Amino acid sequence: MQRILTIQDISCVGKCSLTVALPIISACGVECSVLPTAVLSTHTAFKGFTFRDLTCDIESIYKHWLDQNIGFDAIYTGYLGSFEQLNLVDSIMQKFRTKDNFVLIDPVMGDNGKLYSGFDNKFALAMANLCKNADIIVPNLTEASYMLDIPYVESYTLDYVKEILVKLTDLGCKTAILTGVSLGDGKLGVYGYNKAENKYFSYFREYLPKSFHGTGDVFASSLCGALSIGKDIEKALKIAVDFTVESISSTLKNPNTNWYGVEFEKALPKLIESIKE
Ligand code: PXL
Repeated sequence: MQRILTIQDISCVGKCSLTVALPIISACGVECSVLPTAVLSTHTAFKGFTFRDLTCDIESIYKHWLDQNIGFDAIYTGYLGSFEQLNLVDSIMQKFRTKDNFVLIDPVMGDNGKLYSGFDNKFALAMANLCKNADIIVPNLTEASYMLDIPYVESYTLDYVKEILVKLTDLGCKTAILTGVSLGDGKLGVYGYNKAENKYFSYFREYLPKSFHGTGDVFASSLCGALSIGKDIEKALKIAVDFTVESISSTLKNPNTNWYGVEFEKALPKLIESIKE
């Protein structure tokens, strides 16, 4: 069985990070090992959340894994809360990288042109530095703009998207995938670029009227799961985007849904079906 190591926080309530990654990666038929970076009572869009930093445990945890010869088929990082954590994750990537596994970085930092509470421009540049050693990165346009230190724009052309993708791979990663791309034609999707092959690819679905917290984690977890069972990048993107859209549609059907996350659980049966295809 394939084994993914995911490194991100536990937001106890909020349907994001590890509470999303674990069930989704398991549903892909892949073992999900975790390295929790912090425990928060909720994600940071709630007021007054608690935050227990676990940075000081990270090194002893990964050293134990090294002692025990534990390895991973993929390393997937999400929300990381400090410069020190970025450095530790860099060490983990170097120590656990093999010629067969891959590293996927979701540089979770913001959305809609703004950074989440606790992040600043300097952190975004440090995250860009971490991304140089990744195989695949999956920023949204906000995160990409901060990492490239360029202004965030609300409307853009396809040429602009392609230019951003090239600049992202110039950071050093092999493939960059921009999420939440909308070219003003009523569709929303992802656009990717593989530098070595000089190849662009994309997948779009209908634009849904509402955006929800945690959908980036739903997307990245299913993408990582699909890639680790051997789907090629274009197939894996389709699986992940369709699953994210299905999670949002299920949520929109429920008038009493929580404001803080999507009902991805209802879409898991379809995810399981789609990875069999
Ligand atoms: O969904 C991304 C995410 C993960 N973890 C924490 C967050 C967020 C987004 O706000 O606050 C703690």
